[in-house]
Amino acid sequence: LSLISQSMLAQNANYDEAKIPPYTLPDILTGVNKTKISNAKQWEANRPALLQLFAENVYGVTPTISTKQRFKVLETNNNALSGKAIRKQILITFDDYPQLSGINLLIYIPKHVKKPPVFVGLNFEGNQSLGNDPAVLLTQNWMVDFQKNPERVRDHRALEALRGNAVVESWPAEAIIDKGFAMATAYYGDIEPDYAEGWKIGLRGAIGMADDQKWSAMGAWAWQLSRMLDYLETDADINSKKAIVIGHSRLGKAAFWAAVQDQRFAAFISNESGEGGAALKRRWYGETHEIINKNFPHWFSGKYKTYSGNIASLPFDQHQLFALIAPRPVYVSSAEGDQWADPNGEFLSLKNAEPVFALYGKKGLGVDAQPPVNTPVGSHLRYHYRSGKHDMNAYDWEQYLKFAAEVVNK
Ligand code: GTR
Repeated sequence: LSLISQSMLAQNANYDEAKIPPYTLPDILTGVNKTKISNAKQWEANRPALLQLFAENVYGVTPTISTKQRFKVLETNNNALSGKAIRKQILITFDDYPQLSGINLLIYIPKHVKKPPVFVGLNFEGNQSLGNDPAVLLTQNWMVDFQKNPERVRDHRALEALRGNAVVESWPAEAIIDKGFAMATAYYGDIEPDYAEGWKIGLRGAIGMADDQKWSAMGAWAWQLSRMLDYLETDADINSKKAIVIGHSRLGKAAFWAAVQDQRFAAFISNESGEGGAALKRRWYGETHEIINKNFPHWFSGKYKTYSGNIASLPFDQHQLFALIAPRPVYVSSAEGDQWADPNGEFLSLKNAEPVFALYGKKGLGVDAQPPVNTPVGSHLRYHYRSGKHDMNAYDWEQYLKFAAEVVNK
């Protein structure tokens, strides 16, 4: 296809597998310096250059931000969730950036397990939105009005009624606790509000970035996840060596980038992260990079926008981003009602990362094509395609808890 017709295609979403123009993925076992990779050592020698390519072209290069961090215990309770859990609310602040409100971490730890592994992730509408625990602090930060319900969010601020009302059934605290895992979550707007100019009052503005095109909101949110892990490393009640970073949709994209950059995360779970996350960029299906950059100009770096109409010239694709997580375990999930995220493109992306996991002796998904709905496949690398809509729901968590028990905590 000519560049012009490619760019015309990419401005619209296609939902017909048969209409996807042929594409070739960059060879995952060829290094950035064009040499062949045949063992884990060579892969690791190549890893920093590949990571740098992703940073420069998509997510922005993470700046060095050196500031003293403080962890303040705002609240703790040893009888949370019907007495089954310890609840902690921790405020992380940065001495050099007092204009930032800080990260409000909500943590639940099961009482029946000593030093449990922990799920770490961001949430869309504040910690208070995830359950009906009245002691959870209401977020004061700017938020997208996802639900358009003036009783819950007014002037982009959460009201008391936005308690236990998450748009997505994202964090089933009791189910997580019952299986012997801890969870730690924070509102993504704590570090940067999610709108085009949000960077000015968020982390990027605070550190003095003159424009928003070099780094990205995705980069800032990934940075937030690493700061949450910094705290968890200091908490003796948690096994921070077994921290599973997880995210849904845009927060799945952020979690992906966090897992790649920060090897302290022991595993990664992508819940319908789609374009800019799990999905292959070269497939013309669902959301494209043209569409995402137009709708969310702040999510990725300026350089990413220059590939409009010419995505094939991008020197990598998302299968290589999965490879950057190797040998750590990865779970990818898609939903039938979420064709926008390109479910098959998410599957194929993880599938095409297998050769790098194999360098470490890690098995692949065990299937060649996307499995039918509600049929999880694989072990160390896992995938499911469930029925239902774009969401992170009870079915997803049931699988993630199994994965965490069988693979991460074995
Ligand atoms: C959509 C966006 C997706 C996904 C989603 C979400 O509007 O196009 O890439 O991130 O938002 O975060 O729910």
